[in-house]
Amino acid sequence: MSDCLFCRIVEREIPSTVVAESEDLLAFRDIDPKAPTHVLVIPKAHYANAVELATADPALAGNLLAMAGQIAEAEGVAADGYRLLFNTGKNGGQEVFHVHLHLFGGRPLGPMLA
Ligand code: DGP
Repeated sequence: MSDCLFCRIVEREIPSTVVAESEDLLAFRDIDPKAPTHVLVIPKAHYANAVELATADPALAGNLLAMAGQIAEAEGVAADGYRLLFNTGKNGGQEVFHVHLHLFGGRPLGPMLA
């Protein structure tokens, strides 16, 4: 989808700081980090949200979670814990409608909802 920001990041039309990549997945640093580690993990194929991804390709959804775990280890945040988050839809705070898993770590994150 040429009008999708994250499809354009996958295509390298927009630069990003890539931290991990596989045939089907890309992980890159969030442009506006909310924690010392703030990485977005996405499928290269376009799905609007996490449920759409998991419904269409459960194995890919699982691989996406597994990659997030590997990144948490590589970033050194796994031992102290971290947060994985899918914002879903407008009321869920989703702004980019290409599914992305937020990985936050490196500081205490506090309660889920402020
Ligand atoms: P969400 O609100 O869940 O849709 O989060 C979208 C995230 O995408 C937000 O934390 C900021 C990030 N983001 C937006 N534009 C860019 C960009 O061009 N590059 C990178 N690396 N991240 C972006």
